[in-house]
Amino acid sequence: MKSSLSCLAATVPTLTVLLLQVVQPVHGHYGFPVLLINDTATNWFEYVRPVAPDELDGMMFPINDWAGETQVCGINATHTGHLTKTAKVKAGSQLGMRAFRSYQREYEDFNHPFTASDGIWHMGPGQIYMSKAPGDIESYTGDGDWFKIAYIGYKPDGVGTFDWLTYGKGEMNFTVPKTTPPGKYLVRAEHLYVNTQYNETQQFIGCAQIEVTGPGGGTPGPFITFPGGYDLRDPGIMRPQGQPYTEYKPPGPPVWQG
Ligand SMILES: *[C@@H]1O[C@H](CO)[C@@H](O)[C@H](O)[C@H]1NC(C)=O
Ligand SMILES: *[C@@H]1O[C@H](CO)[C@@H](O)[C@H](O)[C@H]1NC(C)=O
Ligand SMILES: *[C@@H]1O[C@H](CO)[C@@H](O)[C@H](O)[C@H]1NC(C)=O
Ligand SMILES: *[C@@H]1O[C@H](CO)[C@@H](O)[C@H](O)[C@H]1NC(C)=O
Ligand SMILES: [Cu+2]
Repeated sequence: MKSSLSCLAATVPTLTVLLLQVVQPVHGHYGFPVLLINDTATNWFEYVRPVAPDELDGMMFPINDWAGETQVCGINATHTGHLTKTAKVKAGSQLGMRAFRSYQREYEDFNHPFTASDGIWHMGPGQIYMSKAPGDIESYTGDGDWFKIAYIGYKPDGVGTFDWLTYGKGEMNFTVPKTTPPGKYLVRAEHLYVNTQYNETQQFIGCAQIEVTGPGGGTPGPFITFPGGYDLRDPGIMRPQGQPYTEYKPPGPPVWQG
């Protein structure tokens, strides 16, 4: 499987993880099936759009597609909005998207509890985008405009390959900007396993459905569209060989502060 060796090499935080990966055909990949809201973890795909298994019956494997539907919210997740709920969120509150390791359905329980081998185990940045549904959120395919609300990058005082702020963390937390206009939104969590080779960077993606309440007043932007919003040669995706990590700049627009 593509990049499974580099995934293994990059994913050896504990012997347990390594053993799990050898015993089961599972790599250090992950997805974001769980939304944290009001400091509480919700259930798998309760507020996150379910993704379909890939051709190997695996769930939450990396997205290597930079131009197709799967880049928006994961495999088949532009169509699964009616299978999940929409979380009411006050603008200004903190949310999180929790990462679980990928698995193959025949080996593991769906909705398994968070364990040490779950979480984010690749080196790279996380970003969160939002896109307002023009009509009902359930049938919104995410083909509108997206603005970025969070970037979680490299430690400012980092020294090595592993000093990404998300590395080894269970989730990516972020704040819904205080002046976000009320309405229903897709929230797209993206984590990148950044590589220096062309088209070797991996994407891990999940989309939650939320309804923002609050006074609004802000004007979100600048925007990007998915799929296809990223250039595969963007230095945030194809990291220049030898570039110090501290100089890394992510792909996409700047963060909208609200
Ligand atoms: C994210 O927020 C939750 C509380 O909602 C907290 O328990 C957790 O430690 C935070 N995670 C990170 C990586 O900061
Ligand atoms: C994709 O989602 C639709 C709508 O929920 C569903 O009918 C279809 O079976 C799904 N496809 C796959 C491959 O899971
Ligand atoms: C990138 O690689 C994937 C396979 O991992 C392939 O499906 C896709 O077409 C490639 N994209 C480009 C633009 O080369
Ligand atoms: C989170 O808490 C707020 C009140 O602070 C409430 O309005 C909202 O319904 C809660 N959301 C969920 C999904 O529990
Ligand atoms: Cu991986």
